[in-house]
Amino acid sequence: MLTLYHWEPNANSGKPMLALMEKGVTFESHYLDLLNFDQHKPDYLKINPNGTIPALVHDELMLTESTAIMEYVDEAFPGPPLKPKDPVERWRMRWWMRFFDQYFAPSVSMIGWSVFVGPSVRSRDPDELKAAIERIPLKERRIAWSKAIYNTFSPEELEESRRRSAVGVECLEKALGERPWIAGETYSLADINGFNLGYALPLARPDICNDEKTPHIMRWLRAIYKRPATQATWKMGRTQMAARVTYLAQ
Ligand SMILES: N[C@@H](CCC(=O)N[C@@H](CS)C(=O)NCC(=O)O)C(=O)O
Repeated sequence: MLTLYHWEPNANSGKPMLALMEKGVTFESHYLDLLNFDQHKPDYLKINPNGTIPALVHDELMLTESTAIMEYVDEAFPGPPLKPKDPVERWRMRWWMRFFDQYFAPSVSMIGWSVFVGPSVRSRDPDELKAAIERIPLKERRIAWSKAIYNTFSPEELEESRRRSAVGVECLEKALGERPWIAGETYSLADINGFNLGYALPLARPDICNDEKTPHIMRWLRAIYKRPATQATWKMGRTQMAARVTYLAQ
């Protein structure tokens, strides 16, 4: 039995979705609507008491942490390998995944929560929103939701996130100018990790990520978008977010 609990195919949920599709592994998809707070409802808290997504249930095992789940999927199932054989390329893959998870993703995510998640729910009944925040199990997620809903990210933290996103874009453009994929000659988990963040950059930050300024990033995003696994994964999206990525077909 293999069930993936996930939201839209982006940021964290998109990582295991794409890894499973690339491997050709059959899994049951259980969609949770993050904007409807499905991840904090009792049924899901029985699966993952932290109330975060994604989570993968494989028989008796419940796995969290999207990057670690991708590594598990690559090792536990047959299908095309998603980790390079060469030790240098494997190191590069891990270097980039750490950079994405620790530096790039939190800053891109803060901007996303400020411009998309907060405005998507803010107009709902204030008492319902207050109760929804109180039900969130993890303090750090309560803080993130509260800042998004009440629009209280400080100008300094948003500015720092914008600065970090720009640094991330610059590093990625340089790396992809030197080799076809992030790790080297082969498509790897680092590309999957980066795509789930990177597809939104030309939309959210067209000033720093576009065909003229970052041709290597644009070439890489289009190449990943064309892959059958990416096409199949993005068909699983239910909101208009999934349609946003079609700009990469051009
Ligand atoms: N580091 C974790 C982060 C998991 C996480 O926080 N996911 C977000 C969605 S992108 C979430 O579950 N948010 C739900 C919430 O805050 O209520 C991972 O990579 O899986």
